[in-house]
Amino acid sequence: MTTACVARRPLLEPADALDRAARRVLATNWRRHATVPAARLYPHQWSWDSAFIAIGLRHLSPARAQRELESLFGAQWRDGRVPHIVFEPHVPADAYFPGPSFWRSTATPGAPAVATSGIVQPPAHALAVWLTYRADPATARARGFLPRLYPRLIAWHRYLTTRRDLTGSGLMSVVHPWESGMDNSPAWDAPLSRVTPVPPGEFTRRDLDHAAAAERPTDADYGRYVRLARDYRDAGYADSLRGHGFAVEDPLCNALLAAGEHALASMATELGRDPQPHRAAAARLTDALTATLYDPAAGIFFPRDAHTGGHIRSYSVGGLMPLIVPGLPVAAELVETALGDRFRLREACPVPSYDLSAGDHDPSLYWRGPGWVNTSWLLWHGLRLHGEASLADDLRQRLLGRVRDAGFREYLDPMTGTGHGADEFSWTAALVLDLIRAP
Ligand code: 2M8
Repeated sequence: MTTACVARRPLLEPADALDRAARRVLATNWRRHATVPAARLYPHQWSWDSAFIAIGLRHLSPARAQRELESLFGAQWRDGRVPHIVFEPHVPADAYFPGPSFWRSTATPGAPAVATSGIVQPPAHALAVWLTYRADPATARARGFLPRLYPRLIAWHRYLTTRRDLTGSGLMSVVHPWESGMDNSPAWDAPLSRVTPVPPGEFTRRDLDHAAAAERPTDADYGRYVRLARDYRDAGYADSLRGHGFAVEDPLCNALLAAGEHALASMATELGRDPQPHRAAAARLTDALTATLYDPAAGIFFPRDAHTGGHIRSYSVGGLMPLIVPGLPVAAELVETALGDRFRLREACPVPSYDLSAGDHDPSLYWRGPGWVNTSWLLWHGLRLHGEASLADDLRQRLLGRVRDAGFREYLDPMTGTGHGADEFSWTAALVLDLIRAP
């Protein structure tokens, strides 16, 4: 199938220059036991970044991919939460805001000795652990990888499905836009508008030292991010619907949880344990996700505001992400939506983070329009899972072409391919390595 925006190119061989360049990015961004997302803008370990990075690293060094995930789970809290940032002790305290002195994790009961944030990120980890294991079971067995990670993943999912089920719907809530991974998505505008921003004079942003303001969240958004994080910290990181100024049931996170339970079932079988509880959890999550967040008339999943109980009718790529769930009953409808005017799957690449047809779509502003390689990789994975091999391969080839042209950028204009945000961005490089090697 030809595409309107990028001509089909021959498949890249592993020895290709793009492959070598991707390896270089991951080598440069490796720090002792984990990979930073980008050397200057994000100089610590990030949670879901490490999951995507491991998915690529497993092809280069299975042991290093395993360490990437082990080091993240080494910073797991006693209540099971996996923090969204694990701070690099050697990086200057003011290199990133908010840093360790803001989160005060080491003064919080149940937090690990290493400094971390107190919020979480989308649970892509069970999927990443399983794919990493599968890349080299012998090395994984010799290192005791699964026996170490499996109980930690169970504790992680238990935290999300119990303490983060704030409405009793069976779905987890994110309690901060940073937890969604799609920080300034237009989907969060309405619930966030109820949060009073901390005045800009009370904190110093560091992101603008390394990225253009026009491509980053606004100061008002940051003021609200700081307010929510500060309130959570001051409440001892306790979870209750009343305690959270922002609480949203997000399709992306819940889809990753459901897909993760399928991965846990495979791990259980491998370890000689009973996979049934994981299959049952996956079925419960899939039912709750579909019953609560799917809108049949719109053909997409919408987030639900846990405070109002209403859908947030914003067409974000997160609403397509349940395609990664095996056996999803509305997979064909999601593919139709992806092919339609809002996402233009056959032309736009990477897949736009937000509705191309919306008046406030901005192709260069972070999670308000640009395409990202991680969500595109997830969609590719979902297309393959649901028998859409030709659409998947077409997307794969165009993604590789885009990165070859723009470099390993953080996000790209989905129609022109112009790169934006950080350069030498780790998950872009890692997922390119995976896409190149896709069977
Ligand atoms: C972005 O988020 C961080 C806060 O967590 C930031 O803007 O400083 C997001 O794109 C997030 O999804 C990503 O994990 C993180 C690091 O790449 O950067």
